[in-house]
Amino acid sequence: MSIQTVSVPDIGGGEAEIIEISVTVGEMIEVEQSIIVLETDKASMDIPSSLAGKVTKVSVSVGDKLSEGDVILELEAEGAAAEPATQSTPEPAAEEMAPLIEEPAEAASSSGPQVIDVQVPEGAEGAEVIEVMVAVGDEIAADDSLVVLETDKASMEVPAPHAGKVVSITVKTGDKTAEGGVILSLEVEGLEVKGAVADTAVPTTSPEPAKPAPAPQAISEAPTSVAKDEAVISASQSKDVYAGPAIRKFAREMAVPLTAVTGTGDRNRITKDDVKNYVKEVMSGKQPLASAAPSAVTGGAGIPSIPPVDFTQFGEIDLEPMSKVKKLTAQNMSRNWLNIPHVTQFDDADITDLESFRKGLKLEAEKRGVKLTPLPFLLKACAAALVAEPSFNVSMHHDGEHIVHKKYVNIGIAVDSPVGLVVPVIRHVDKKGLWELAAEFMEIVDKARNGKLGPKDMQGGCFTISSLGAMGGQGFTPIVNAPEVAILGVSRAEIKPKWNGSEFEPRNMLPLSLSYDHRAVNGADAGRFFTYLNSVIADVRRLLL
Ligand code: CAO
Repeated sequence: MSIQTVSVPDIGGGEAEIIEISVTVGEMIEVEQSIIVLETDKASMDIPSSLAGKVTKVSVSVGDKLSEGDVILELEAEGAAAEPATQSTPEPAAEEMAPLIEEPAEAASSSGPQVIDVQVPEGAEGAEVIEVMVAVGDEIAADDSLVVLETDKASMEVPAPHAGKVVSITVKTGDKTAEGGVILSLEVEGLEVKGAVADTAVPTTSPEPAKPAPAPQAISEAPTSVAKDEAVISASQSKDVYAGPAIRKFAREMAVPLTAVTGTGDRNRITKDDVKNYVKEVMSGKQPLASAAPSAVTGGAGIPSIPPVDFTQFGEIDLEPMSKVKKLTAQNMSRNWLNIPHVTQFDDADITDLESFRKGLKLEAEKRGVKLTPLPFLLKACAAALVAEPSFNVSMHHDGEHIVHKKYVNIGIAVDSPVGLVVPVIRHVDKKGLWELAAEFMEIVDKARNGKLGPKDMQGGCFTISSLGAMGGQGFTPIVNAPEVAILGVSRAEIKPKWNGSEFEPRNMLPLSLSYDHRAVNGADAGRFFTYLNSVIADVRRLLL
């Protein structure tokens, strides 16, 4: 056994950053086993070991910048003759892809706008186009990524050789490239021509024909060779996310854990816009910041996205932009549904006495200028239940290790407004009388329906009531409004026959459904809460006790 070193092979010049160390001290490794992943802004490279043996020292850390010849690790080489430490055999280079460029002969010496063809880089033949990152009409800067190509070993972004405007795109996702095939045409300003280098363009295997190749002339820098398959791996192989090197770098700069980002690109590939959207959602509070490992609170379900459908193939359609509220509701509902393990319990509350009491108050309500629906009674009953069963007046702490107990009783009410579903909150419901609650309820419903609610009106809720009673239905499963842990769904009351011990009696029964977060509330607590709630609804005199 002898101690030998494994160093960075020829990586095509320049430096690359370590984004992953794949081995640890003491580990037995094989020849060709990946030991680190290096990344430039254009390619990820899996650096394989040239020796087999037991790792005795790892000389590098994540974030280090390495160039050819830098020592990565030392190992006790298996079966090696005792000799001084040697540098490992360099692996094939992984070089940045530079596209070939063609230009019409007549434009060769012009300094005005010219249209140039950007070709598939040398050596990238047979790669698949997995993402086209620009569109016709886009103004792009030099080095902007144009397309992502992928072989079974490599994922590579092809950068723009020059700033300009995209005038046509020859390839599309799924195409197989041929060396020299045209990727797109770019209108550029003031180029200087340095002499012919590129071969005649070879069309891709796209069903769409490639542009006929004009007399080719290379412009600006001579192209370098393409990344070698052996040394460059798909970014998706280094982590369980599908994203190219530039996106990974961008995500690291933004401190975004890619595992938390939903990819909307081809085959769920993560695009730059996906990362930006994630940042926007975190900044606006719509999405909790995920750590690299899913936290106890956020779950971290990797749900595949629903593929887009072209509905026009089935008939005529209208496309209506969603209101801001509707978009927010959609995000909140998905987030709550995915993160919260829901349980829903159902029961009918007997509101026969409550309804005759309410009807008896109608005249007085009119005098006071308020409309007395069952809802203010339900607010009062829910507040009493939250006080009696404080296990419901809680939230999960964001660390996933604490429960927050609230010493106030604020209740939200789901209101169907012209712009979508909003949930204004009535504060300190336990401390307010029925008339005060009825007046405040009318006021916030009015504000909600007229778009007058401010952010503060919708914050600080402990519990929500969602009533579809005026509309109908026998029951539904409401979605918990996080960070609250429970919500009461109210359906349409109906006269039902109830057995009173000696005969069936017509009773006015109100169907209720109670959904709760089973991480914070257990079934026994829910049973007690629901029973207590029903008892005060059935006999509102109990609210005085
Ligand atoms: N059963 C039978 N009748 C009911 C009832 C019930 N559960 N709830 C209300 N009613 C009656 C009211 O008493 C009223 O009749 P009267 O005028 O004869 O008294 C009538 O229905 C209309 O009530 P309303 O709609 O004016 O008031 P409300 O207090 O019932 O509801 C509000 C107000 C804002 C909660 C409701 O309009 C609303 O927007 N609900 C939508 C909630 C929603 O979309 N939730 C999301 C569902 S999925 O989570």
